[in-house]
Order: sequence, then structure tokens, then C-alpha cells
Amino acid sequence: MTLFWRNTLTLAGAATLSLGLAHAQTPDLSDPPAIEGDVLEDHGSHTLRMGIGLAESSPQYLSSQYFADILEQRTDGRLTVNIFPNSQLGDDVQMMEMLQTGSLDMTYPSSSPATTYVEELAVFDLPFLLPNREAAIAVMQSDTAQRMLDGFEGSGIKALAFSENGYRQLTNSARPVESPEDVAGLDVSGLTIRTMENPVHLSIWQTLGANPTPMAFGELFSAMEQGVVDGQENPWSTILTSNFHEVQDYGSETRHVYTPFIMMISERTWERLAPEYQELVQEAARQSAEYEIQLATEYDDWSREQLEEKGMQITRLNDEQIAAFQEAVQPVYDEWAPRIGEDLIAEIQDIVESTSNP
Ligand code: TK8
Repeated sequence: MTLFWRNTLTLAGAATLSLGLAHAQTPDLSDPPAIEGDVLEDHGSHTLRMGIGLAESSPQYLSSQYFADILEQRTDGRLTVNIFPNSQLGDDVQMMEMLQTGSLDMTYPSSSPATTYVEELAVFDLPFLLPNREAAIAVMQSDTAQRMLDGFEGSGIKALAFSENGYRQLTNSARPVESPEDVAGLDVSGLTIRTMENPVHLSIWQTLGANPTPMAFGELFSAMEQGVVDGQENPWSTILTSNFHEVQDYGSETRHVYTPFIMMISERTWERLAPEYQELVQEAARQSAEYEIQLATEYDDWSREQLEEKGMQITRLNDEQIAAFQEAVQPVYDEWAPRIGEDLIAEIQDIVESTSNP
């Protein structure tokens, strides 16, 4: 049953045009998982406002809509969620603060700006820690990750579930980048790169010889358009659905960090919900996170190909080239591993190893 399913038009349109050209399969948006379970008894009516950073065509929005559909269907319309995309209510940092004061019900930030609430989350910001998606998913589903979600308790924010933002790739408007030297620039100046508001990311780009500038995501497009920054780094799906190819000529598949998203609800809102509704919200968050990961996976390579078709010159780095980046950011580990916690890093590495193929 997909009674409330909508908002698939933009992407479906774009997808049709590319048929026959793309190598990666076009993401299938027509068929989100069926919504199962009975309609709950009447425990009052609530309309929840949810602010997100990304556009209507993003996996983040589409899965949030699925979350809304689950609540609507399972409560006969008594729990409704209004989603405000494109950072229109604020950036990740601001929206988390709005959750604390209760002026916003829900948001869906990256883990990186949320490290001010739960320091352990910074482990996700360590470069090249999670070698593949399988490992990243295992980490997000681990007890360690649940402990991080629980760590929000008392902050005014209840963290519901991890999902995929994804492997971050570098784009810029100045030159093709194949090596750390291309970032730093030998005869020319280092690239000015927008980073998320997070000290490890700042350290990564400083170490690579760039001029990092932390900035809210919502300001990024116009900052690139006006040449305030040369570039940025985000997963291909975000680069595509945010139309960054309009202002960025070059992309490099650096995969330097895998960052998750975290779906969150204000503790004030949470406390107003009946226990039955709370349980539903938690369950729906998990289901939509799973769907988000599925969509994000389907989007990843496909988005890169779409960007190439739209004229972005994308450099696929070979193992040796990736190793050069890995080596160059070693000082980031030296600086941050003791602060983030060697035990925590070892815990994550254990999970990674348990997933790697023999
Ligand atoms: C969207 C952000 C964004 C993140 C960033 O709200 O800031 O670059 O990757 O997707 O969370």
C-alpha cells in the first residue's frame, strides 16, 4: 500500500531522460516498502514540523515523506508530518537548537555538526575509517551507534535513527583534482573549500593544504556561485539534487569520509506524545532510515553518471591515488584519535573487520 506516496515527479522525469545512457540502474522510487500494521487507537492529534537541509528529490526528503506516510496511515491521519526542505527553516546547527527549545519538532542533520551534543559521533568524521558501505551500515546498526543515539538524552533532543548521508566527494570550480598536491596547489593557491561546521573536517582540509571555510549548507550554493569558495565535498546524490553541477566544473571520487544522517525529534514534542505514538514514531524512524539507506545506495553511482552527463568532469581515483590522500591525512588521525578515543576507534574497527569478506 502506498496511499500517501507522492513527490516522485521531479526525479522520475530526470530519470526517464537518462534511460539507455546510464550504466548504473536508475533509482526505483515507485515502490517504497509496504506500510504494515494496524491503525492505532485515537491518542489525540498532532502535526509535526520537520526541517531538513536537502531538496525534494533527495533520498533524505523521499524517505522523510515515507516516514510521514507511515505515521499518517497508522494513525488514520491523526499524526501528520509537514516537511520543510532546502534548509528553509535553518541549517543543521540552528534546527538542532530549535529542537532543544521546542520551536521545531523534528530535523535530520548530518552527524558532524551534532558532535557538539555527543562527542563520540566525531568518530564518523575520521577520514577513510569506513572502507565500504557494508561496513558503514554495520556500524550504524551496532550497539556502539545506539549508545551514541542514547547519548543525546538530557540535551532536549531525542535521536531516533542513523541513516546514510554517504561517502563524500570533492568538487570545485578551479581545476581537476587527482592528488593532495592538486588540492594544495603548487604554483597556485590552495583550494578554498567549504566544510561542515566540525573541527575534524576543518583539520582534514587544513592538512591537505586547502583553505577550509566552515559554512552552513544552505549558504553553500550561492557561496560557490559568487566564488566565495572554490569547492565543497558531499555525496554525489547531494551534489546532483542540490544542482551543484551548475557552479562546479570538476569532481573527484575521493570517498574521504562516510557521514551518516540522524533523524531527531524535540524532547518536548516527544513528551507530548502518548506512549503508543512514541513507539510508532520510533519504529517509523527505523523503517524510513532503512529505506533512506536503500535509496542513497541506489542514488550514489547513478548520481555520479548524471553529473557527468550534465557536464561535470569527474576524476575516478585509482587505489594508489586514494592511498596518497590517505597518507596525507595521517596527521588528522594523530591529532584526533586520542581525543575521540582509541577504544571507540578500536570498537568501530572491530565492527568493520567483522563485515569484511574473507
Ligand atoms: C544537510 C546537510 C548536508 C551535509 C553538509 O542539512 O552540510 O554538507 O552533508 O547534507 O546535513
